[in-house]
Amino acid sequence: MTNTTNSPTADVRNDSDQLRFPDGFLWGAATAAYQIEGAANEDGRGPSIWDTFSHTPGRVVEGHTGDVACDHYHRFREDVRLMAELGLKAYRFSIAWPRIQPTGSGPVNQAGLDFYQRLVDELLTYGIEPWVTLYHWDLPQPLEDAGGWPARDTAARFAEYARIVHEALSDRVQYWTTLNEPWCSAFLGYGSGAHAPGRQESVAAVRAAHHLMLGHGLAVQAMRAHRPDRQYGVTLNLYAVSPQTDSAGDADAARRIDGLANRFFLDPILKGAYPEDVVEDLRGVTDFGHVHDGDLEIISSPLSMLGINYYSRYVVAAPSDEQPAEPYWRAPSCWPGSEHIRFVTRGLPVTDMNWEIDAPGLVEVLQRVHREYPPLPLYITENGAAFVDEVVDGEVDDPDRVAYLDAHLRACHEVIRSGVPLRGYFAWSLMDNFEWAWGYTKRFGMVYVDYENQKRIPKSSAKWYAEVIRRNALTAQ
Ligand code: IFM
Repeated sequence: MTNTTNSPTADVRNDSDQLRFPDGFLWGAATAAYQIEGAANEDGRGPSIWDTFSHTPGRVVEGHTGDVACDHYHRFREDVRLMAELGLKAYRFSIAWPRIQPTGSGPVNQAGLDFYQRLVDELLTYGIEPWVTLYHWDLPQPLEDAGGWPARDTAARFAEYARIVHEALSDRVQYWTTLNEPWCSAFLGYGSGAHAPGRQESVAAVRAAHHLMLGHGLAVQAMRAHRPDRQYGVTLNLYAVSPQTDSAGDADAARRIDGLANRFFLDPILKGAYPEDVVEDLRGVTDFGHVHDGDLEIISSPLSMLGINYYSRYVVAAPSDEQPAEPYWRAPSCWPGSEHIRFVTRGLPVTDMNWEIDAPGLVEVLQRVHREYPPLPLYITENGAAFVDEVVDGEVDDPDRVAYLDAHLRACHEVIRSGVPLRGYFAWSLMDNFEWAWGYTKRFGMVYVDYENQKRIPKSSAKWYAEVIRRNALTAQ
């Protein structure tokens, strides 16, 4: 690993009424290209798998698409001004591959690159650190037509695209994330089919996971060779995973789900090997013949940081005796080889996604990564919640979101005090946006977007977050 991880605890002062964060803690908010940009057919942008998917009837709630989204492509200056008003120190956004290479390979579409040049310049004008994610799920459709992520060549295409963007922006962009949540791209895109491209093929999902990680490694190598002085990482969506009971069956269920959700990505990327137990769980799905000699060395190329997206905990159990005779796990699943595991709820308060709110799970995840993997600066690259928001007299009061963010930031503070090198936090999301298969029906933003007129209204959570950033501290309880 290239970066050392000096203890951040020295900076954390606990005044009687404040939980202070280390000086220089990177406070940010995150978005993704397809979720906010719109302008789907402008300036030479090609189609992505999400254009195809969202335009396929029945795939996205109410037939919503990202054609217009938050119209950020045209309103980015207004949006950056808003970020500055909130006092954000950093902004994490993704680059739309089909704007840069409309067919996924070959010539560069200069107009697409220019958009991101303008965005980066605008951010820097306000002193906001740009944090680039190269791939947040919008694979150019022609690459899917050629096989998509299950095809090995897609990894090479991704590295080529990364090199193009990096050459254009790395003079001004320090922080580079290759992939956002490869678990979702692989297992929702090719396993359950809930996400684009909507394929339901277990073998393809496992292959996709491997080629996503291979593309990540190749991209890191190419970018680091060009600019060793920049920060490179990947963002994984990690879960706390617990067994429902102390039974051996439930313990095995937890091992399996932790294996597929967390270790299947953490281990190759940070330790250079697939977890043996998960490979064994997947024996009935694939023989891993798609893994070539040398791949794992590439996949485990040294990183400067790790991005973690945290939302909730999975509580799991062994199959129950009452399970149907014709196993429901024959249905397409995002848990290949472990389709029989039951996900149970504990009756905790949930967000509008029906995800249980579990801030202690964030402590567990961060401490676990720090304890079990090589030391690396960590960043929360996403954390946040969807709730039903209403505009009343031109204002949006969202106390549930404030409570969610507050609880999770307390968790962050706790892990920093325990010695974990957590260096920054990005709230998901800056503004309401296209929530994938849920379309615009779920609102994750700290800024409300009125999709009728594209008006932005900072919610009370945005004002609360601005105050946390300004004080670099939470109020002690
Ligand atoms: O909106 C998504 C984001 O694109 C990836 N991480 C989870 C968020 C909420 O579902």
